Amino acid sequence: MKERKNKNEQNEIIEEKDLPKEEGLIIKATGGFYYVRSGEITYECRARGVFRKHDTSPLVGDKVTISVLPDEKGYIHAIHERKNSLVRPPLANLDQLIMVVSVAEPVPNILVMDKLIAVAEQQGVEPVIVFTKCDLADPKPYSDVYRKAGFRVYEVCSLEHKGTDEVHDMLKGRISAFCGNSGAGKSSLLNDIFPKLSLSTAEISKKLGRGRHTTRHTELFELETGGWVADTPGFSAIEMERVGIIRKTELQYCFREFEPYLLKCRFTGCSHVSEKGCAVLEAVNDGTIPESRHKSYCMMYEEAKQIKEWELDKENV
Ligand SMILES: Nc1nc2c(ncn2[C@@H]2O[C@H](COP(=O)(O)OP(=O)(O)OP(=O)(O)O)[C@@H](O)[C@H]2O)c(=O)[nH]1
Ligand SMILES: [Mg+2]
Ligand SMILES: [Zn+2]
Repeated sequence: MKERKNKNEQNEIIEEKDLPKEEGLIIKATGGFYYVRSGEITYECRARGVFRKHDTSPLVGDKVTISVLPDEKGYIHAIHERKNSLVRPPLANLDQLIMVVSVAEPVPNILVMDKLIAVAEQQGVEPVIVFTKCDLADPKPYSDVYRKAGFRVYEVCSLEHKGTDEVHDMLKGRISAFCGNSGAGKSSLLNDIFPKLSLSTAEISKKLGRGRHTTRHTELFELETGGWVADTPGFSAIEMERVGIIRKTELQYCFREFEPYLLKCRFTGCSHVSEKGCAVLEAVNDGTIPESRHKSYCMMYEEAKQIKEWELDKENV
């Protein structure tokens, strides 16, 4: 094993176990470095090889113990137990995942939205939906569906500072992450709520000219009102094909509006796709469950049928 020489402030070589330790929060990960906030200091840290051996790597949002080296550097010594974690966006310990969805350009991709929501539900992260660019199109056809399904829904126009105060309030005291398509307006919304952040944003046409994303890495920002919020790089629909795998038997529990009906189907083990006497389908037919949500469920169910057990084991979900 490669010998690691640790030096203290006086440049004396000291043993790893004797290095001072701190606890902190990973707020950013880029170029192999993890930035760990502990009190007022942000330490630039590397992860120890031991994580790779165990097939885990630290995530933004992880609470960690670090060994402190001089010059506000250090390395991550231990990752504390996670409350939850997401593959995309790669984050741990979230209270809520905010889907930022533009109602104009780019237009909403319902299946992708419903996948993200389902994965958040599975991980116990509260999904919240924010429709942006409401100056360009009416959000109502979309917001009605998600309100009816039981989600908190916001409608904003960041450029005109409309509806954004409500989003601000909803972030208070919580750990949240913004996610959604590239160009949906995540950074614009954050800038409107917290002008001090002055994150870069770009027009979609310019994005195409020089690559997809304006935001390049996931970063947690501390809020003056308490709590943290992450901006994340947007994704394209193709990247969203796999946001995490949900077993077909578990999928029904990731659609919260199905819950009142799950025990009322005629057959046990009902897949809620096309069976006779299915209480979920009845609720879809009488308009209680939004049709588009059920359609997403069916598509995800079909996909889940194709998943091999070894893939599920590999992804550890
Ligand atoms: N008309 C209108 N345009 C908006 C609104 N919000 C954002 N935009 C525009 O949408 C474009 C993309 O916004 P960004 O904030 O960079 O989008 P993003 O989601 O952060 O994109 P990535 O960082 O690539 O993931 C910019 O040109 C913004 O000015 C809005 O409420 N109305
Ligand atoms: Mg951005
Ligand atoms: Zn059923």
